[in-house]
Amino acid sequence: MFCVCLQSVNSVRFAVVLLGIFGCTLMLSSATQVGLSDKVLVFPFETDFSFVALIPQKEMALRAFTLCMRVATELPEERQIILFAYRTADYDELNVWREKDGRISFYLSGDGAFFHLPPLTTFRTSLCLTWESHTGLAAFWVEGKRSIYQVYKPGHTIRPKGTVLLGQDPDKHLGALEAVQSFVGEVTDLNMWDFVLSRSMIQAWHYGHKVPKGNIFDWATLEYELNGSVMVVDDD
Ligand SMILES: *[C@@H]1O[C@H](CO)[C@@H](O)[C@H](O)[C@H]1NC(C)=O
Ligand SMILES: [Ca+2]
Repeated sequence: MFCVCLQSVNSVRFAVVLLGIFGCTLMLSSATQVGLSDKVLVFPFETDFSFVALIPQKEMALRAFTLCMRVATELPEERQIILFAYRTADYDELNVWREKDGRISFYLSGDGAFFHLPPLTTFRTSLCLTWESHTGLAAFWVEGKRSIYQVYKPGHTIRPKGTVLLGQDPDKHLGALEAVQSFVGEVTDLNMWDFVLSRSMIQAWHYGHKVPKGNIFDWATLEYELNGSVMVVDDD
């Protein structure tokens, strides 16, 4: 058997596996796309198959991070919603949720940290999360305003070589997706840094001013793969 991998131009790459001699099967056609400047991801309805996989610019062995996104949803208040899922084979490394009781939470493999924040609505909320291993200081930032600090998992390191998904919570690596936890709504301007941004930087990002490009995810140059019914739409 011979395998040939072809890469096409135009920022969309197709991996095509051709098998010779004993037959011919088209095995994979997952396309990586690049860049979402002035675009919004629309997750139009509840599914257990729609998601966007984000490809990080560097390995996610993290002892600090800032994760920011603008998010809108009309899902009912009492419903769990996965907002960001980074999973390695055995652990939910960094999952951000809206809980059934309306709190916003995040989990670094194990029990979570829970915050009372203004509710997510049909209008965009600018939401950031910062965490730093040395002190364990963790906070959410809504519209540039910081929650209280909680001390969460000091000394912990997030493990590398996992997969980041928007839209679904995988209970195993890239599988066991549940519609009742899926995200329905819009996400845009997701950025992630491997350090804690200062208050002034987070506020600058909130107001759409120039900030240092996310060195893990930068919305403008983001590499991503769509699955299912997710739409990429002009941000009008
Ligand atoms: C990707 O979406 C398709 C439907 O478009 C679905 O059949 C498939 O199961 C999804 N993949 C995963 C890994 O859920
Ligand atoms: Ca789950």
